[in-house]
Amino acid sequence: MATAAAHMQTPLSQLSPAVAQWVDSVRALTQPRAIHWCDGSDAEQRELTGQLLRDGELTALNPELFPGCHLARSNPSDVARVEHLTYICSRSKDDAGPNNNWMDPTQAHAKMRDLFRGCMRERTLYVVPYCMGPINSPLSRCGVEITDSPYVVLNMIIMTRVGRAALERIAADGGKFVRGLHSIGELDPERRFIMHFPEELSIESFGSGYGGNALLGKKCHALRIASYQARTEGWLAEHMLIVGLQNPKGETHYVACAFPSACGKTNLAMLIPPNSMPGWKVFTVGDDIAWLHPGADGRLWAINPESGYFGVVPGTNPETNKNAYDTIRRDTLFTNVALTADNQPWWEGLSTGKPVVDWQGRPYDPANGPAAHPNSRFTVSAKRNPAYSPHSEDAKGVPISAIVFGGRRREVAPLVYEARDWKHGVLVGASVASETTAAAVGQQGVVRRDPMAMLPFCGYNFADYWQHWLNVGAKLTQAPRIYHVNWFRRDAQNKFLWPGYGENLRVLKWMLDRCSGKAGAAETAIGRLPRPEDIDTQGLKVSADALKALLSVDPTAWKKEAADMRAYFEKYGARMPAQLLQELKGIEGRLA
Ligand code: OXD
Ligand code: MN
Repeated sequence: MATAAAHMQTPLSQLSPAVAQWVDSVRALTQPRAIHWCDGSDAEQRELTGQLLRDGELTALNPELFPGCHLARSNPSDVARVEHLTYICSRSKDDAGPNNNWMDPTQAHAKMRDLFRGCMRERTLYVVPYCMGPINSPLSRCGVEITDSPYVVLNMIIMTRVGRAALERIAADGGKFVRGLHSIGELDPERRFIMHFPEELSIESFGSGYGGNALLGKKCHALRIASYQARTEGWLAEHMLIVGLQNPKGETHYVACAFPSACGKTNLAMLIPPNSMPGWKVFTVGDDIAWLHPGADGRLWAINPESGYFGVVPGTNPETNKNAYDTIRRDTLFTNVALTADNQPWWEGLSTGKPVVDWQGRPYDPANGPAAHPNSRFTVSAKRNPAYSPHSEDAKGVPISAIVFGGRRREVAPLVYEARDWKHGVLVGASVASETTAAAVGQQGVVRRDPMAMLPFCGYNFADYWQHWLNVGAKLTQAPRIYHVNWFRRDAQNKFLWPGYGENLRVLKWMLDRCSGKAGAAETAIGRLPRPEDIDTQGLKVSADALKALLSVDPTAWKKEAADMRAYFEKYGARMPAQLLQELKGIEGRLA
């Protein structure tokens, strides 16, 4: 019966005329030798994996210790996002803003057409229909990625909800979907562009197979295009994890945190409470992206548009992130890690095992640098996470009690502070600064402004985006409180002052206690800071001096910081929201 019913189902290619027409036009341009419509099934995953194994593009890992796990090695010139080759192609340059590279859409389409012409001649064209967010949620949005990379398809099947249901949703929506066209081309860095056309809800990506450049549901759709779409529809698409914190009384509050790439979002989303905080439980809703919608009740509700994690591997171990460590022991796709003699994946930060083959497949030689690439990644289903929240699938999302911004800064920013209100909180988010990491090509460890951790991901002018944040806040009668954290402060000897990881729960607890009026704070020029006695320090191994340093505001450093913020905002000229400049003036006044 089931088989007969399956035979009677409409073929995927006939479900949405809008998708079928687009696929036809791409077929004419790229000239593939075959077309494959993806249904996201286990059988399809097995088949694609088998094919990549036969072609030598995947290596099976030790089947006893890492069942169902594989390793992919990318081209050594294609290991991270390429921000300098990523463009927002809005009709007006000012709409893209000083925060984006811009190209005229007509010129960009012409350039990309030349690259895509005939590029799939010896290849199969895969049509990947996907839904970002729970399939039955009104907050979710759909897209279709066309790609010539089976590795990309495998990743998309893990990271998004791929298949028939997405196409049915697109058809029911009258054919509205985000169009993402991708080809790995020749993986030539000279012929590599990641173009976004927010006004057309479309993406064109050529010449890279790396996650953020190639899995178009993730950064390209769920952040750059969705941030634009969210502005027109009255919501926010953010580079945030979503975590549920259950206190010993059994009450759960959800917190959304925006930190730049490779600054610990996955670790915080999967945090394990320290032994000295019995009764606390932590549940992961998402580790990278949150779509935030004002609800009819005046609260802010969040869904995670993704269904998997594309996480940074190095540093993952049972002490730093036991949940991630356990998650990636089966059915995981590793990219650019090293191998041990018995074919286990290996990376820097593991205290066991020894690398014998490096991420490029060469015999390991420390003279060549790290064994695993610093931006090596795991792709794995979110459902494998022992802390996976069952509310991740809730169609209405989860209500957010607090929003946290943060950066990686060895100095200036204290461990935590609270914004006075939403408007001040938007300024706090807009002035986030952080040291650059290996997640993007370029120099590492340089402090740059990374507002709301969205510098590489906002699909339009930041000034308009901050105004949109202010507008969304004005609609909320029960707005989340807004915080800033910095887990990365160092002392004069360059040692971290704060232990981080599980201990970060103490800081989150202070925030939740603030939300319920239970915790104290001291007013400072930059916002409200806990006094040392406001933080639960039972069982914490941090000296009183270190805690004092972590919870202090240096007026000289902050005057410099405020001047730097002002100089940064000046780049946005007349579009800069007056309310934010007013907030900044308030801080300058209090520091004077
Ligand atoms: C990511 C990133 O891959 O932010 O999540 O680069
Ligand atoms: Mn990210």
